[in-house]
Amino acid sequence: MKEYYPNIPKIEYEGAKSKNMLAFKHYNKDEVVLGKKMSDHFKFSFAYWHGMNYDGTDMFGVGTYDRTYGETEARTRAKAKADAAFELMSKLGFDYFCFHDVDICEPSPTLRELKDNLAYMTDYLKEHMDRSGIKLGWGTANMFGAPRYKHGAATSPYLDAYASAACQVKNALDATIKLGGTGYTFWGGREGYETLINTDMSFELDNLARFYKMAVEYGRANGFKGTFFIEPKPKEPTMHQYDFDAATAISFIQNYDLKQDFKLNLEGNHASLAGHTFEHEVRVARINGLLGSIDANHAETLVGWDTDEFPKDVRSTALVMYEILKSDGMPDGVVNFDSKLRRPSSDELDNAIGFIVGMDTYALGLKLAAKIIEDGRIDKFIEERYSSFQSGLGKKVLEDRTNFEELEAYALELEEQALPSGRQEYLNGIINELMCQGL
Ligand code: XUL
Ligand code: CO
Repeated sequence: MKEYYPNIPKIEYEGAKSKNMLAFKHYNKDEVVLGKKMSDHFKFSFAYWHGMNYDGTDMFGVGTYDRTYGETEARTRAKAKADAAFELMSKLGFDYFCFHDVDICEPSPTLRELKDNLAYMTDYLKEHMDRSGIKLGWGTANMFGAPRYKHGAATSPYLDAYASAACQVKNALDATIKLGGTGYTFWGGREGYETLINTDMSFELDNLARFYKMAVEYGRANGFKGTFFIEPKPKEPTMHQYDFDAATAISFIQNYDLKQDFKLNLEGNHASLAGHTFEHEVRVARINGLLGSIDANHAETLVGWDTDEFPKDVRSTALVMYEILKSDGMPDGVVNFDSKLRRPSSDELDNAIGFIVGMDTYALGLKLAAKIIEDGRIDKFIEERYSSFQSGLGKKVLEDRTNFEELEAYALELEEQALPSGRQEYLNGIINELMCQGL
């Protein structure tokens, strides 16, 4: 088979002292952290769309790198792209990948063409998967790119768009099932509104829930045993998206009784767009038992849009990994690199280096999170902070054995409240201390 990346060798772990830009310095698949191999902690997944399709195009300019894979005929190009994808994933040591229906096949203007092309390319990917052992994390349908979705897909006011979206999800589910995916993601890129003055929000939300229920019904009837994920994002491309953030998506899941089948797929840059940290979003999902999967990218927070950058900030990945460790992992989820190159990063090595540095950043984050947990000072501080609820009247609150009368009587007797410092300066210092002791 043709080699697409002759200048990229199989990427090996060389340790923290290595100066080789084509080597892992921290991600060591077999290294055990808190009783589990790194590869089991992460289930790193390669996002086919940015990894193979993104050519550097942005709102102000055309592409800056070639993603034609040396082919001009559409189907041949789609197959060449798949060959290149599996070569790159194998060289980078990925065990999982994720895709949208349109990512893997040739451009398909009609739904009928898309259905046929997707089925063809699904079989083609299956051969690669069987040969390489690389598995599917989740599948999804792109219901935001085509003009038919200009008013939304499952929240469109128009039946034609709604039915088209159902057709795409049905076929994308078929592909996901055939390829053994453990998840199916809904990112509602156009499920929202541009302006309230032309929108029946209540109608759209009810219709979205009906759509999700039909997807579950179809998936379960056809052998999909995995988890459905909602991926929150507050805006972009639409002015307001209904899956605004984790809390909003959770209330939707609860209101429409979808908890049996749905969890969240959370993304770093989407968190920043919602005005949150990534760890905030993961915490909200964790404490509600709905942490499903993550899309590992980071924002350029000074820019107002989704740059989807490869993660590089160890403190942030540590705080995210801390949440994941506290949640006992994400059984059906992956750490998906929905991350992409910057437009000037046009050298063929840059894509591989982006993944390597991103995976290393997560490995460092995992090690730092494990140190924070093993060190115990932060967890102990939090435990002590709430200790007034462990005895006496505080305990009665937790056991639902008191009332406002008793709390008032207690409060009126207080001469002065016992309110120690929150100590966040000290706690931040602990993280720095653990980080600088070497990971
Ligand atoms: C877009 C985004 C998508 C989803 C899948 O912001 O994150 O790539 O992950 O549709
Ligand atoms: Co994403």
